[in-house]
Amino acid sequence: MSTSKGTEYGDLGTRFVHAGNEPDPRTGAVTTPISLATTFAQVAPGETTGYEYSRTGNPTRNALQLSLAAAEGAAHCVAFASGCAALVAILHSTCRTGDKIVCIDDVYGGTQRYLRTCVEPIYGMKLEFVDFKDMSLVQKAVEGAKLVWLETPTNPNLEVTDIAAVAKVTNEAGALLVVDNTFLSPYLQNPLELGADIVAHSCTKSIAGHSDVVMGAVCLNNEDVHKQLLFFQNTLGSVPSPFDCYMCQRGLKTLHIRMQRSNENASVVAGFLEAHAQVVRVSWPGLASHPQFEIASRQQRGGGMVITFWVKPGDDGDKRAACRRFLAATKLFVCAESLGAVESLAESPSIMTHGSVPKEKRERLGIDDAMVRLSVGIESAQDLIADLDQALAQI
Ligand code: P1T
Repeated sequence: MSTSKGTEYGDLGTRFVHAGNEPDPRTGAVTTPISLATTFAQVAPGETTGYEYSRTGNPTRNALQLSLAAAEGAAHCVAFASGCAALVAILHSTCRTGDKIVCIDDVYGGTQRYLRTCVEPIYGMKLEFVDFKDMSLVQKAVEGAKLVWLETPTNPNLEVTDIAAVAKVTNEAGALLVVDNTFLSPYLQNPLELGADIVAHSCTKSIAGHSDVVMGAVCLNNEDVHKQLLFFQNTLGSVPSPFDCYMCQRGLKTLHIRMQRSNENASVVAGFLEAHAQVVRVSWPGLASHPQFEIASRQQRGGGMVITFWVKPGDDGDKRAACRRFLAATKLFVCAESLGAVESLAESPSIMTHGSVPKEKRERLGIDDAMVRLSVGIESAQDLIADLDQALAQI
């Protein structure tokens, strides 16, 4: 249960394979055993081996937490049953009634739903959604804030925010900066190195990477918040199962290889879409045409696997119908929510992932019915392009 930033293992790929994966001292097993026991024998009442009850601590979960902490170069990681559960635990661990939370306005639909429908009306915290493209608005908003929640690139517009610049004003205001790093994974971006206090992940996406695990994680160096997170992990009970922890640790071991391929594929796909007559606009942080390309080039090690684009409606001008025709026509790109896995996915944010965002807010953010979000997998880039080409022809 020691803590480790993982740097002793070397580069990221080496850390992903080795950190938290010591051979089992009892049997020599080279992969972490799945420890299913819910309770652990005590040497004498109150005298434990380090484990007492599996919600409180589990050997497979602890091994994964060490791996994920090392992946983000953090001292600590606390794993949760989902990315949403990680969000809840972060807010419980850092904020109280009356505290002010500042959140980027273009944010995952589930995050804004929890903040808008629970955090403000039920828990009585003050909430301010801000356009982080305007740093003067951010600077003003963080005054008196307790927590700042940033997603970069954002879901679904893929807007990029300068993490170091936000960390500076957040720090000066005495608030904590959380960066949701789900869209890039620890392979392409490490927010703690850029001054963030807390990194949140939906491990459901690229970290586990195979569309078969729902999980969340929080990586950080702050000792006090770490203690609070462990308290709420145990008290709220939103823990991932040992099997899922094993699967997630297994996924992490190939994260660098998968992300290299997805990122390369995304670069080819984004270029293809940008040149296509049936496409109005493409947002991908690796494209020179992206409005924050310069910031992305500085703080990211690739554009990522998600591409957002807007289809040109057919002669009837019906955006939703055009988007539906496109999504019905793809054969390799599966019409489904989520992202970051080996297989490519396509979705309509306005109907699917961001359907819970109020309509007027969606419109303000450009999440209209012509928007399509792709998650580019590790298949052959040529096959992916051929699939998109034939589907675009059917709009
Ligand atoms: O699904 P869950 O593991 O609870 O993670 C929530 C979450 C948190 N943060 C970001 C940036 C996310 O994208 C998500 C989940 N997003 C999707 C399911 C999606 O398709 O966008």
